Amino acid sequence: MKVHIDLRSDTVTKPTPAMRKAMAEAEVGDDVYGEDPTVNALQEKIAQLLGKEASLFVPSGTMANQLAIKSHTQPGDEVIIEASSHPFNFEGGAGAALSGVQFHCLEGRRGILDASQIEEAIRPLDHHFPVTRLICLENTHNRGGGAIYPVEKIETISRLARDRGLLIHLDGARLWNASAATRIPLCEYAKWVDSVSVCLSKGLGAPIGSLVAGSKILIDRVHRFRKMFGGGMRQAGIIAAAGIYAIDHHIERLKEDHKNAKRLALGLNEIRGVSIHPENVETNIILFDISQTGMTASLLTEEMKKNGVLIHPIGKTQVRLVTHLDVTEEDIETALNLFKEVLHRK
Ligand code: TLP
Repeated sequence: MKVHIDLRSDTVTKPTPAMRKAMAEAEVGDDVYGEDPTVNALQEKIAQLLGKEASLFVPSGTMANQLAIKSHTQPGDEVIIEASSHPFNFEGGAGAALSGVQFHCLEGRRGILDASQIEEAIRPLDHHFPVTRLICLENTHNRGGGAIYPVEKIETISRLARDRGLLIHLDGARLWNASAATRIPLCEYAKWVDSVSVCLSKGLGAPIGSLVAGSKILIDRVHRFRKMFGGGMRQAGIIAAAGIYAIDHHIERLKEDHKNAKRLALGLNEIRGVSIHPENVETNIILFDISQTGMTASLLTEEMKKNGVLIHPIGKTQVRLVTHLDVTEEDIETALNLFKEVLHRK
């Protein structure tokens, strides 16, 4: 039987037949006129889930983050952010290009920052310095290996931000996974921040779409900039329907992805030369290192691909794997057997 297991990202999922049916049957209208009932329903649903006054549907997680940054800042402002975060590393330099902000990067532990680090990084009021305006957090943290931001840490950072007149944006592309793993409701994470972005196109398995949530005043600004960035969509109910379906049917099952990720990590831990911390696998992302096998991550990627397993090299000897809707328990066992075979063939 031909193997096809795609562990590169949870963005690779394809809409299920039931999701496609929901999309085909969606009522639509012109969303630039605010007349798409399905988009409006999705925006209300997300605002409610996150405990915010409003939310806006946008094409991607990148646009969601960048709209939030644009809406919170002025050119020349400084944004405190973790060094391996998504907005700093993987959004094409958009913070500088679109908002004219400067990032002040801090090294986190698996992507997680302490309030004390942030406090030290806040610039004093002096004409020499940029104005510190915004703090960006990421939950779960992608390059932190799907690490969950402890809600108490977010609370402490939030209290500091309020004291010092700073705003907080939370990149919650995978906030669903954090909430599914901890059973802490999404709104309990969101209540400590001024804006939060969530993605429908990752663990939830929708094909397209993200949302930014916050106060009505903020979302009105986000709306204006969405137009400016070219993100106004027309009969977007077709894709919003996939999002509504995903929220109604795919949140509960995220626990399966987490279980599969753990199983994969434990299995990899048994392979000689693989360096991994299975205890760090809290959600659906697995990071490991193969320097002790003498193989490079790109060679492993090539060899696994020949066997029908797609993986994501993120360094010379580091690999990222992500479990999702289209990866079964059986796929995990198949992938583990192939990893064993390929890593020990030399
Ligand atoms: N992440 C993608 C790649 O860009 C790396 C992935 O495969 O994980 N925030 C976070 C935390 C993300 O992980 C991503 C996508 C985004 C934002 C951006 O979302 P999109 O791809 O919809 O622009």
